[in-house]
Amino acid sequence: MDDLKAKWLQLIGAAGDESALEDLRVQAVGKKGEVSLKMRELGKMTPEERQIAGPALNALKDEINAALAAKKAALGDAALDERLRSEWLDVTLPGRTRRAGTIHPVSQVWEECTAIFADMGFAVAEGPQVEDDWYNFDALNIPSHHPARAEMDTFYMHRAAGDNRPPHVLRTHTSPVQIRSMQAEGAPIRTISPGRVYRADYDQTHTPMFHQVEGLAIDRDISMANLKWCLEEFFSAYFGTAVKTRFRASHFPFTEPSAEVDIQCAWEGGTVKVGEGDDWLEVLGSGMVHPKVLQAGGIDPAAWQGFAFGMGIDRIAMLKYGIPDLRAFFDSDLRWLRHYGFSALQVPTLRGGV
Ligand code: 2NM
Repeated sequence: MDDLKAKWLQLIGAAGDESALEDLRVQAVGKKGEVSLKMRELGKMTPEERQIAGPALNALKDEINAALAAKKAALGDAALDERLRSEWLDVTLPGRTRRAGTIHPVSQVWEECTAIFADMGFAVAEGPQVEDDWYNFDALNIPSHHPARAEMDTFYMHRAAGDNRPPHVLRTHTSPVQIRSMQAEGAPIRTISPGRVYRADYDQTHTPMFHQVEGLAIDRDISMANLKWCLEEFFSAYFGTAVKTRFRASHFPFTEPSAEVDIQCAWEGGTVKVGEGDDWLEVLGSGMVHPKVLQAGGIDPAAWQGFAFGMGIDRIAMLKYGIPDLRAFFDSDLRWLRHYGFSALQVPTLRGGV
């Protein structure tokens, strides 16, 4: 009896975890455990022997059960101590901040222009940046040997040797999108096309990729007067102050008559203020869409007429937000982006503010 007791108490004391302890319980005092089997042998004993062995076995069983309970409590305490030691958390530490990115001024102004023209009833259309030369040139009344093709500094796509089809080009303006819109929807139509355009030109004021928004309004009796109202409405909304415009006669192959448009401004200490003073700043080209261009768009020029215009998004972004250097737009300099960028929550509004 003493050997049994010593053996089980030693094993219980050495158990490493609760499942080892449970195994020991089954082996010692479970139905077929060692102590239980000994109890079954009581039946074969004489009454005298049983009177001694019975209480002794019961006492042994009680002692083993008590040792199991004590060990179980000790293991539970140790497990809790270990969790308390390893799982603590200092809720007073400062949080780890993660810097949010910013909206690029070009994206911001793109959205501002879109919001203002959409409010005036213009739909927004986008199209391919790699264009057929027909859409980029011919449809816009710029035939193959027209000097305007050479002047455009066009990027031409590669053609395999022996492939004599005219090469595709990186679009030099977003007008091809407007030809596609005319073909798809016919007249009447009011649409703007913001997008990336490409010209092989790089200096202080030119980058080989830049952004344009062009506008188009075709109906039965649209005139230059409607164009002037529309642009003054746009610039006043965009700059958040009444802006006068000045039209100067010009020439584009795709419009007749054509006009360059200046906005009213004042020069103050080397910076320009739009909507004040009596200086002028050129910001836009425009005109009445040429009959041949309407025809290319599938619209009958005897029945319909309208205006079109094009301006540089990058340029009007510089003007509104006082950004001095165009080339910095595309440097991806994080300090520049944080300085000139917009919060994702600064949603463009219809009246100039941000
Ligand atoms: C400009 C100047 C004048 C223009 C023309 C068209 C089209 F496709 F409808 F004919 N869209 N934009 C246009 C007219 C663009 O950019 C300086």
